[in-house]
Amino acid sequence: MKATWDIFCSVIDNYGDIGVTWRLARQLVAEHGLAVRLWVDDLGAFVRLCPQADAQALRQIQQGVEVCLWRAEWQAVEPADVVIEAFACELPAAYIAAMATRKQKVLWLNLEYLSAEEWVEGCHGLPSLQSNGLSKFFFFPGFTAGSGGLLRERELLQQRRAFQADSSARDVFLRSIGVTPLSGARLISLFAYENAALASWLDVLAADAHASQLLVPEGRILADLQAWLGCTAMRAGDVQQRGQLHIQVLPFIQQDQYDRLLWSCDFNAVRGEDSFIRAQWAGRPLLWHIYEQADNVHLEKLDAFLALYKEGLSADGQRALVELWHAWNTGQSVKESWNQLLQGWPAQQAHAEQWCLQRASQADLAEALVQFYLNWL
Ligand code: TRH
Repeated sequence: MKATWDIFCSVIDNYGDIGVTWRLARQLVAEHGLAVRLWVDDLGAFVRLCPQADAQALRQIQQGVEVCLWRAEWQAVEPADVVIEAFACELPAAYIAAMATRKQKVLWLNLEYLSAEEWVEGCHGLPSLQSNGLSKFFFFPGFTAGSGGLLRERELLQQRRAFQADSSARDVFLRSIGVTPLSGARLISLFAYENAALASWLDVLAADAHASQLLVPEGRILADLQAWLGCTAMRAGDVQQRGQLHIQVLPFIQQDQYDRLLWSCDFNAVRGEDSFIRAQWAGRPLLWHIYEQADNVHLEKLDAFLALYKEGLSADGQRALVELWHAWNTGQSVKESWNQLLQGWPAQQAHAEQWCLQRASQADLAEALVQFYLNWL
């Protein structure tokens, strides 16, 4: 009998919560042969990532995953062998009660947000005894061997390498999303939150001797882009040129296509959690817009990641990287740090690939979860 897994996802905002859980659910089915139910409280967000899904269905099978609407009025179901509450979402009380009385024991996991902070290793896998006698285990994704690892599909890097080695595959893909690659231009993707630093980056790209082609999926950064361009209501497919900078707005595409977009670009600006990891698997230099938290807690997380990521770069390369990421995340001008980064470009490129290979030598998150369950049994 297949082990059964329930993953609970409460969509707070944006696409990270559903993006991570949908990716994990698919991987557990496809690579580990598990029976997975994904409980989502906002099917609208899910449909954005999986456009063929039904936004009204209480239950539906998508890519082998049973996707269930998590309604406020909970209808009793038999709990699964493994229960994942993603990002500390609160499980229905009746479901927790059913977990406690289930004949076979249930592994209860809280899948935490990604962080590179040192304390993560010490907390990863720790149990916390609940009032009903069940233990809940904290599962931390992360970048180091003592963490739960990162989501990475088994064939991902092979597919990425084959794609990047084949320039016609790249052209075909780009054309399929309405992009005509400009010969010789630096190709950049931009996925970010509202960002006061954007104008300085666009200024420097427009004034550069080298042409850039900037691809911007529809989303929260558009208002800043429009303000810089001096135009309104930009939509997918719209194109603008300023100096050496060619800008195109893209539709929001499916996760697999978004991977191909990242693989196609020379540089990727990403945000949040999932796109940030996907850009690392692309093996190309990147810029992270971290999700903002109260009291600037996010800046500590940013520095914790930078401390790991910058290792192996020259002192100049490290400085350019750190200054660029700091400026981008604090709304300061990126002009100087971007130019510095360009000066050491080949080293940044080699470093991005090297970082990717190092992370890929660790067990991926889905594999680590399955192993955790087997050890617990
Ligand atoms: O949408 P996000 O900002 O999500 C954030 C973070 O997860 C953050 O940690 C969390 O606290 C907050 O949500 C609530 O960024 P993220 O994590 O990159 O998720 C975006 C998802 O959308 C990711 O799975 C990639 C996907 N995507 C597409 O499928 N198509 C696209 O065109 C684009 C731009 C993204």
